[in-house]
Amino acid sequence: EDLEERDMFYKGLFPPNFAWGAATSAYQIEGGWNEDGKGPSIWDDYSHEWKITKNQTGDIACDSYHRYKEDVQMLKKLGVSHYRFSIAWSRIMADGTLNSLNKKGIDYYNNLINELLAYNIQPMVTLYHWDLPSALQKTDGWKDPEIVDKFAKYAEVCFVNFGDRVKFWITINEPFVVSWLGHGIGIMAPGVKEPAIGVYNVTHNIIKSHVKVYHLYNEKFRSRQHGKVGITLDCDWKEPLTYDAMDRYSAERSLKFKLGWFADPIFGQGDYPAVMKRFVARKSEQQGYSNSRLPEFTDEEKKQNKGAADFLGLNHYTTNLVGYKNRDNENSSYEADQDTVLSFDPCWNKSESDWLRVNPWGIRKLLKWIKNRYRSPVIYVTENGVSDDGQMDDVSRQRYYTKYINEILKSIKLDNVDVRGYMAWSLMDNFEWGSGFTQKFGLYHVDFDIDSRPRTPKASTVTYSKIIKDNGFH
Ligand code: GBH
Repeated sequence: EDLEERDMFYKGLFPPNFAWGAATSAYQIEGGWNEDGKGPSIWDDYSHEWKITKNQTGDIACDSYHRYKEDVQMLKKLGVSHYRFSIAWSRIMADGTLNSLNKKGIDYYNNLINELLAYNIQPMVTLYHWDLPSALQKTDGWKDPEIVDKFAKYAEVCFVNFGDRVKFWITINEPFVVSWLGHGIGIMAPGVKEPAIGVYNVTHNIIKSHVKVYHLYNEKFRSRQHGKVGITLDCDWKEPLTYDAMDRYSAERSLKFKLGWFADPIFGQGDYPAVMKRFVARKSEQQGYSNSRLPEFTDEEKKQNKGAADFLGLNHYTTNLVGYKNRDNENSSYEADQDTVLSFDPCWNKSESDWLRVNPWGIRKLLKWIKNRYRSPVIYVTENGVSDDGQMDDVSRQRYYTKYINEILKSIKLDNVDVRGYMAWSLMDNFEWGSGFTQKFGLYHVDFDIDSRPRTPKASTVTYSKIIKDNGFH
């Protein structure tokens, strides 16, 4: 396809009942970190060890623990049909187990859900957006295979208490971040640095946890609650650096290592991508390991994995250029296993985040790739957005949303991709993990210097509301 068609604006409408929403996560907005019986999470611990820019923490954040009614009013003004938020595990089970069930924490989410429904906004609930109860980290958290049963017990508490009203469940947000950033290079909580082995074991346990919860829902809740259970994966588009075959294979391999690592077991054939098995096995052997560092699923597990989701949640922000690079001589790691090197096209506009450059057509290519590889799964874009330094007239965000949403419309209309909804990241400025409050993703501005955390609409709220109201672009 030529450049002109690719860059053209597409006029048209989204399917009726397309889900329009905005997204947040518990640690990034709630605050109330030790209130009403909430136990600490690994993000409380991590920020209290002053590992965040300017020593910031999420202790108060947007104070949504006390101000959720304001959040619902903001959603109402935007005109969204859905709100994606997450539950803080340690707010409803202080030590992560049934021994510490916390009624006040459960009340909080009941109140939020009821408030949303009163305004006809459907909750889309993430069970795990990175804030593991600290008590579970003491027994190795996601590295311990017993996490699978613990996560299922927690999920069951959520289904029992909220499932009469919540019809969209996302088990885990961006497991890649938990595995690679949390347990590989350790730049996110819990800050573990095991880039060669731990990282693969964590993913193994995460996939099993998701799969167990999917089957639990089927067996005990689906017939009464009639909801959908999915998982949210993050992936950038991977564009070959050049048309050289080695670069093209590398870009494809990079997608399989990043998205396929999780998506192949669940949405594909029940197992890790073949190329990943081959590469990790070969490197492991060279490095003198007696087994591949990539764990194996049993045949029974593969059967359980396959098809264990009602939809794929996709978080997408940016594109990388991918080139081939032999990395046999590096220390063994998930990154060196891939024999790739990533970069940006200098033409792509920058944002406030080093990892995020603007390239709207990347999302269309990625959606098409997903459609082809996984036989047209149901997809919800569960996050998409851009950072700036916080101006009210957020021109770059207005452009970003308009262009990326237009590319998604092309995916639906021209490529027949089954995208059912779009959640903007984020409803409001919030705690941006390692970067604290320095990078702003919000449709609403939040003043973190004032106790009442006042929220003010930015110009992008007008842009996004209009797209929602028109259900596309006239
Ligand atoms: C999403 O991740 C998260 O789900 C959401 O909570 C977050 O607020 C949002 O993005 C915006 O960042 O520390 O510089 O090495 C998107 C994928 C993976 C992108 C982690 C940033 C860390 C880059 N993110 N990555 S860095």
